[in-house]
Amino acid sequence: ETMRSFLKALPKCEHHVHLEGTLEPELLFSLAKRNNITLPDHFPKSKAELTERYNNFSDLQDFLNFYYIGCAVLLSEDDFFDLAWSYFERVAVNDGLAHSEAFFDPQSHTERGIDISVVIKGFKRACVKAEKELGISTKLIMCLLRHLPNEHGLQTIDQAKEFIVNGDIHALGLDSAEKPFPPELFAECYAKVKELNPEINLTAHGGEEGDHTYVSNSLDLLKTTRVDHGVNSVQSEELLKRLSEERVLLSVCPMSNIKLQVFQNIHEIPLNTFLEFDVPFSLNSDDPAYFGGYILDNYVAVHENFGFKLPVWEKIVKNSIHGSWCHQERKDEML
Ligand code: ES4
Ligand code: ZN
Repeated sequence: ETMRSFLKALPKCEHHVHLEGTLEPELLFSLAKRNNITLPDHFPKSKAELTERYNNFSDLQDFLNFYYIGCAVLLSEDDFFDLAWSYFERVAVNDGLAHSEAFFDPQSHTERGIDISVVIKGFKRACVKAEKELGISTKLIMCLLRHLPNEHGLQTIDQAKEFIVNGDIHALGLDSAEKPFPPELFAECYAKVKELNPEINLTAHGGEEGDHTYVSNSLDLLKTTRVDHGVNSVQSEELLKRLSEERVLLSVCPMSNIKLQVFQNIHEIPLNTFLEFDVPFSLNSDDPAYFGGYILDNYVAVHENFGFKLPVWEKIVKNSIHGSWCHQERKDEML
């Protein structure tokens, strides 16, 4: 308990949370009702049954099948606002979060006929309110779904153009089923977004299911300056040295890795190797409503399994702040 309060007080930054992955079973069922959405026959009928099913994902795809059903209850701008606001409020109050860079998946909504501006305006409104009323800083990262073709990504970029140009979309990411969809398939999308706004930041999921080449190819071919998960980087010593030299941050998600069976135990996650090679990483929740823990739970789980001493926690927190995509003045406030 004293450890939890120590970890809560740290100025934590989250770089890897999918807003759609913060959809708690309770909100899922209430939005389904409010929006007259019929859930599939096989879908668990109660909150307790659903939570139990969430405890037994066999792999990434098994989880994604539930995640996309969950997305389907979101229709109106208020639905997107309510979802993001409940996440921001929760982590600001319960977890001591200072800064949140949050992903969203527009294609999981536009595929269902929802206008992209409905999605972005709802999320953006929650960001503005969170900055004003909760004192946290926020950024939105638009992700493309890698199981859909490059052309669909290009269409999405075109639909999101005004928000890419005006900076409401602060960065581009790439998520969903990793294999067999290597980063190079989306090089054109990444180049297009950078052309629309040269200031935009770039990241991509890689090295969760895919091997270390998914990480290096994200850097080389998509020009990302961060990699999400990236745990399979340990397969290449050359890559570890590069990540350290170029200060590429890996957004590691400990509880997610366990729930999706990337590792069987938290202590198998290669945090000690990253520390040894001085590879910067942050600790994140990924899809907290599905994986049973928000950011502070992830910090606690790491502490319980690694027993890091104060200097290591200081290093993790400082690397997380330095690797954040906010102004230097905001970083100085957090440091
Ligand atoms: C995701 Cl854990 C994970 N990996 C890839 N894509 C995702 N979308 C939501 N969560
Ligand atoms: Zn993720």
